[in-house]
Amino acid sequence: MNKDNNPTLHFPDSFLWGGAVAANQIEGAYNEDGKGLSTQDVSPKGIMGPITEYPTEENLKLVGIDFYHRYKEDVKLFAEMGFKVFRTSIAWSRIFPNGDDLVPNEKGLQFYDELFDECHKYGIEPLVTLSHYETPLHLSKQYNGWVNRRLVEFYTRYVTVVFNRYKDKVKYWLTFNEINSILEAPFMSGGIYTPKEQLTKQDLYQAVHHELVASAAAVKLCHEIIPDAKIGCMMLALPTYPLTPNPNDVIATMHYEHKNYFFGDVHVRGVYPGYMKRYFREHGITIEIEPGDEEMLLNTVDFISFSYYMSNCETTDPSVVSGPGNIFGGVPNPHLEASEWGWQIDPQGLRYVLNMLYDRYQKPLFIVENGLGAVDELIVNDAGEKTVEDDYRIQYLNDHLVQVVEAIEDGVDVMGYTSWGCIDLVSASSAQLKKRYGYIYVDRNDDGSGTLERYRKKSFHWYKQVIATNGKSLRVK
Ligand code: BGP
Repeated sequence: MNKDNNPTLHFPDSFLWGGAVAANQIEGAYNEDGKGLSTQDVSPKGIMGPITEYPTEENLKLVGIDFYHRYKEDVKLFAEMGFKVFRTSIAWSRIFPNGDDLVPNEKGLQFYDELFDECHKYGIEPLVTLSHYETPLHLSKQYNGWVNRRLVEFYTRYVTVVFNRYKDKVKYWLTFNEINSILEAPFMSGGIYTPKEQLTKQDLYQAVHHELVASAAAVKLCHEIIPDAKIGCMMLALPTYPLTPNPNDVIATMHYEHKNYFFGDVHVRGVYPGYMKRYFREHGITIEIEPGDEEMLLNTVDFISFSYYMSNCETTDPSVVSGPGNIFGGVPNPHLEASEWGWQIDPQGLRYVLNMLYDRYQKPLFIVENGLGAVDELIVNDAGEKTVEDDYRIQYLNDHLVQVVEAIEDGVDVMGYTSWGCIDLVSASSAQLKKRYGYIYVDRNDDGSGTLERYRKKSFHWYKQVIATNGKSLRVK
């Protein structure tokens, strides 16, 4: 296959190439310049792990990769790769340390001013997640997070402040990271302090309702304050296949998919779908809907963004057990290989999910997370440079991007692609540093050792070429 001039690969000229991170996984400086504690600061073991009373040193996120102090060097490296967009999040507790404060923290606001300016210096558009797995801890402890209606008010205040402050600097916004993940990770995703085992479905779905109303309010405010911006929802995409053609498996798959589609359906159509009303009826759930909520939900998103790492399977056969990587349910697919963390690798699943979402919604789609978490070995190459020969990562990303082109050829409107963890960071699910995703290696280890120096991996040069050729350097098998 032609290396540099592949005629079969057509990404639109406007395609937004870049990388993605989240504040809590990179910034560190967890208590500097007036920042309050967030749910992440007391979660040393990751998204599903136990929480601690206070931040403890074993929590690698407290230092992260020290992006708070080194962002200039990092943005320069992103620019060297040719990024057109950089997805990061604003740490809510940097702006409102307790979450229910009336006055924002100026130093927190200044940090993001400077970060966004630095991006623009290189022509990189910031794509900003308003809430990425880090509710201010006070809102979690005092209010039980999104179970409490007042979170809508606090979030609305926060987004109003940041929309006004960054209206000339940020034109792409996302309301909640992986909003559907609240169903599996209520503390991390929804700041819900009640332990998951004790949380009732009633409270869980009431929290979901509050997030959906808040998300719609953010859409409305964004359209009013920054009319030339685009704002989207963000979902964890987990395409699910029936394990067998047994109709029971097919219906079980439909139910599983509905659980996730529910979030997209409300964001795009502005109303609760019938299958969800049935679910509520049959599970004795009565959502308290306040006057004005239904009108608010009609503020629908401009685009849909999602993360994609893997697909899974569903079955009603009780003898089939879930695999280690399937923390969000489902069972492994016997036709697929898995990463070292048990996440099954399925590039075609990305084409499939792009088509399914586009068929359903006819809205532009943005892939804002995709990548391979792997153990990397830092070596010294023949030129005497420290680097990582991460051909496995290149292969993963190449194969997924080829499927993105397939979807574009299918007629899907894809706005862009920001691969996850463009610079190594602390993992969300396991809180490890050795689960690396980056094009840039960060010298920091799970025991907290390391210089925090940055090194370009082989994939750094590969991605730079992909962006420079607008995808034509990708290899089709
Ligand atoms: C998504 C989260 C990210 C990120 C990614 C990779 O669910 O939005 O924050 O971390 O998954 O997961 P992990 O870090 O667990 O490998």
